Amino acid sequence: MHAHSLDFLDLAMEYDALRFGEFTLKSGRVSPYFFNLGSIASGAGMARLADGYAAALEDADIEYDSLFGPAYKGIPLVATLSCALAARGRDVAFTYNRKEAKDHGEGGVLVGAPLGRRVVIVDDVITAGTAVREAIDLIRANGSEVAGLLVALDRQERGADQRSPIQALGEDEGIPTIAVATLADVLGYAERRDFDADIRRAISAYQAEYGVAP
Ligand code: OMP
Repeated sequence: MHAHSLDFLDLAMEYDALRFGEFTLKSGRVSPYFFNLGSIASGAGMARLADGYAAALEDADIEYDSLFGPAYKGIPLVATLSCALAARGRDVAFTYNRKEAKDHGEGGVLVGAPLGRRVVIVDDVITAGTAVREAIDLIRANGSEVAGLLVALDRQERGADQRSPIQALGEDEGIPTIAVATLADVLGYAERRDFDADIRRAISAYQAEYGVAP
């Protein structure tokens, strides 16, 4: 496991962002675990989270010109990630969107810097890929290219077909995905931190039912 994945999972546990129980996902699946990144809502926590994203993005070594954070959860993520990247020596412009277009003032749905030519989408969690699809369409409709997708957690679940939405994005559209941590990391972490055996079994059973082959 990458050091940034381990740090991120420690952070998630500290802020109660990683929870165990029964959660109905957007996809309708009932999951024994849930990540709520919104629980990491303090300056110190956010700085650590943003640094995890920055480390994962640097490690991935992809070419990009700017960042995009889809409303709402992507907005603080993209803003703090750009601060973390600046602290690491790279000043990157960022853009986010409104959910509703404004017809006065600055107008439009995009806010912040103009989109660069090659844009990295920054989001919280990817499951079936519905949320990300909208962001891809928005970026392309504005004449830019999607250089990659950066998320905190890739749940590594099957999407519309036997592949995960991330595998489909890579294979069908050449869009690479970078995750600070994956479901495989969550399982490795549960073992390393000696989690309750019932929790580990429940997550493994969920993975067997909905997960993709690694
Ligand atoms: P998809 O649009 O199916 O990829 O689901 C991703 C979205 O689901 C995220 O942006 C979250 O709003 C939400 N989600 C979580 O935040 N954490 C999870 O562990 C799982 C989900 C989810 O509903 O799948």
